[in-house]
Amino acid sequence: MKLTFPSPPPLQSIEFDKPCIMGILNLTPDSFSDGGLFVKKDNALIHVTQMINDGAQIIDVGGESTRPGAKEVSADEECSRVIPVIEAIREISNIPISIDTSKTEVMHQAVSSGASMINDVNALRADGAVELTAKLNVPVCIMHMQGQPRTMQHTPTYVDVVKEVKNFLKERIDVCLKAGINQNNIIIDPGFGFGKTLEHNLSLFKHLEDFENLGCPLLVGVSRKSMIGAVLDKPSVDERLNGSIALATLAAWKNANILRVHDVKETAEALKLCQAVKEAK
Ligand code: 7PJ
Repeated sequence: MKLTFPSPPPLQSIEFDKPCIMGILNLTPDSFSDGGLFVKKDNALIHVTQMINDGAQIIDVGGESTRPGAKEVSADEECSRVIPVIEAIREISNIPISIDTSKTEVMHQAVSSGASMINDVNALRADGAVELTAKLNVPVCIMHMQGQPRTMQHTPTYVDVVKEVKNFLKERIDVCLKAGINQNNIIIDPGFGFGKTLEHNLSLFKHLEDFENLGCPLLVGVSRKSMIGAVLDKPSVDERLNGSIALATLAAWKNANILRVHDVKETAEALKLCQAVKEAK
């Protein structure tokens, strides 16, 4: 499996012979895990440069907080946060940029400004999002979420979480294919922490290999998330580095293709070791 990014020229591609790192750039003033530290453009560029040097192969730019209970922002507000930064990254690097948004308008503007991939926690369920993605012909990550960010952690309910998440992703893959999205452009994600209890998250993680037969690259985002805080009793996100690395390593061992992380350098070292063991005789 391989991902091809049409923009910017020259064509960029990522082979999935080993897992790759997507570095997170949060541009929300209320983002929980870096406290809005990277709101200013210059800081954002310094952080991106560091992540690239540390081994990130994709930069995921987001201007809308999806933390439980976060309030919604308008498309204009979201664009004003992400577009100038996407343009600025493009001036210094041709690294694939992913736009983390659920809004069709933001997807459109971001890709027009140099983003090369769409990352949608809402799995392209907004009006026009599937059609737009087909037209733009860029890779897209579709993620499972039960409910909506504001209320999703109130009462997550499943009979069989693995089966239900898998069925949802299967249905969304079908919708994407019917709308003309290229099969090679679809990435799937079980959506850790999105409408899931600790038990649900752990069960999904344990059965990560079950998602392989959907035939799409698998993205895993667990970096600094509350499941780590719950198991390790670390209420503060800046105490979750060790836990994040442990889960990233396990995900890589279980054949995840893309790891969405805050701590690129530490993750890259863990992945190198994981890969060395995998390749041993
Ligand atoms: C995810 C994401 C995730 C994908 C966020 C956070 C919350 N996109 N965007 N998967 N999480 N594809 O980083 O804690 O798990 S925002």
